[in-house]
Parts: sequence; C-alpha cells; structure tokens
Amino acid sequence: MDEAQIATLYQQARAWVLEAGALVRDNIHIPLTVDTKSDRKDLVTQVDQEVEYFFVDKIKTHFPSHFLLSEEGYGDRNLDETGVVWVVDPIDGTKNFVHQKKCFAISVGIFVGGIGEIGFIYDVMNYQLYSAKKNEGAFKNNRRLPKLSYQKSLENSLLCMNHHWLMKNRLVDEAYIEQLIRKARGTRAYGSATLAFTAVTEGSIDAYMTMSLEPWDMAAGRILINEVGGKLTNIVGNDITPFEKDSVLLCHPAIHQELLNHYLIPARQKKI
Ligand code: 2AM
Ligand code: CA
Repeated sequence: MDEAQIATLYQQARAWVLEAGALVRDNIHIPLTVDTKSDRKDLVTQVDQEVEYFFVDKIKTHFPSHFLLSEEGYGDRNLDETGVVWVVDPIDGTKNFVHQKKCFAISVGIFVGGIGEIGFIYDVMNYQLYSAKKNEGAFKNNRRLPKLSYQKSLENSLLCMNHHWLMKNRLVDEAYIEQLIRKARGTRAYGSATLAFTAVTEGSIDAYMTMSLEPWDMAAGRILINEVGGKLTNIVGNDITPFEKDSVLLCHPAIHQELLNHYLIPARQKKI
C-alpha cells in the first residue's frame, strides 16, 4: 500500500469514526439493553453491537478485501494477517458507557502486513479525536502531541492502574505493587483502556499497567504511543504481538526499566 492509499484510508476511517461517535451521542439517553457475556460484570449493549455493525458494513462495502478483528463477533473468523486488518473496539469502557454515559471511546487501528499504520481513539462525549499515522506524529484533534522526551522520575509519576493490582491475584505479588504505589506520586483508574493509552500519549499519565488486554483494546493505542516515543511491552518486558491478548505496561520511556526491574518482574517471579 503506497502513501496515497494510506492517506485515503486515513481520511475514510476518520470520517467513519466521527460519524459513529455522533450516532452514539445522539442515542446516549435511549434505554439500553444490557446483556452480560463471560460473566455478570462483562457487559454489552445494543450500542456496542450497532457501532460494530456500522464498521463491518462500511468496511465490507468499501474495502471488500480488508479484514476486520473486533470485539462483538461481527468481524472475520479467519484473519489474513499479511493483508489489511482493521481492529475495532466499538465501545471501549462499556461499564462507563452504561453507568456514567461518559469516559468511553471508539477505537480503530489499521494494520498492513502486521504493521500498525493508522490509529484513532475517539473520546466521544468530549469530542476529542486522537489520531496517528505511522511516522507522521500523533494528534489530539488538530494539535500535534509532543514527544515524551523530557526527564521523568517515578517519584513524580502518576500511574493509571485499577484495584486488582492490590487485591490477592494470580499474576503478581501485591507487596511489590504496594511499594510501587508508595513510591509514585499517585494513581488513577479510568475504566477505559484506550483512554489510558491516550493519557500516556499526551503525557497526563506517566504509566498504565493492566493485567490483560485484548487486541482491540490496544490496537489504535499502540500506533499512537509509537509516535510520541512511549514504551509498550507486557509486564515482564516482552513485545506485544498485534493480534493477541497480553498484559500491558505502557509508559514514559524514562521509567520503563525501573518499573520492570524493581517492581513488575520481581512481583511476577514471586508468583511463578
Ligand atoms: P471493554 O469495555 O471494551 O470491554 C476496563 O478495565 C478496561 O479493560 C476496558 O477498556 C475494557 O474494555 C477492558 N476489559 C474489560 N474486561 C476485559 C477482559 N476480560 N480482557 C481484556 N480487557 C478487558
Ligand atoms: Ca468494547
């Protein structure tokens, strides 16, 4: 795919993301049908399904040779990872969508031959569109986001993480996480993985860690974070494969090694 084709794809995807966001806002107060998936806390609504179907319909009509990997099951069962793959989360942060009607996002990442080329995360209720094209920078609406190249210490860092890290769990020893939280300036939890990715990209959060994300939770975000020089690995420091589930450590480059070597790797080893 050449530069002109990527540029056309970017414009088309951008228009669809904005259109899908407007549809969600128009319907934000309709009664929701809330179903559960894997367990009682894993929610899905008709809006998740309708937004996903919106993308399926658009992509299959305009780009019939492209593939789609998406959360609610309307995508392709067999992906050709060497082709063009759209990775879509129609609503990321469904619990926020249902309970709060804010702090959720539409996320679209486009990969060509396994390489992330285009990413969009749309904070729907705040009308904030984060976008990136590989090697052309990350943007928040029309403003280019600066590189994360300034000095940063863990003591001055704000971490995005949820309560699971401090509860007894199978992945890490909570005692190391307690030390980490004592060392950092503070913590936040947003309930939307994609909005945590945008927060690290724009430097309002310095590290985001989560025990498990699906490919659609991080597809667009990994393209954004690359453009500002952030670090993305799993919690033992390995690269994350684009179309697979993994744990996540996303952070400012200056604190990546310290987070891994002093806290996350020992916390993980204690459990193995
Ligand atoms: P979702 O709302 O699209 O399901 C909440 O902590 C964040 O983690 C949300 O971004 C949510 O995405 C995601 N999430 C929730 N359950 C998950 C699971 N079992 N595996 C991976 N990601 C999950
Ligand atoms: Ca979702």
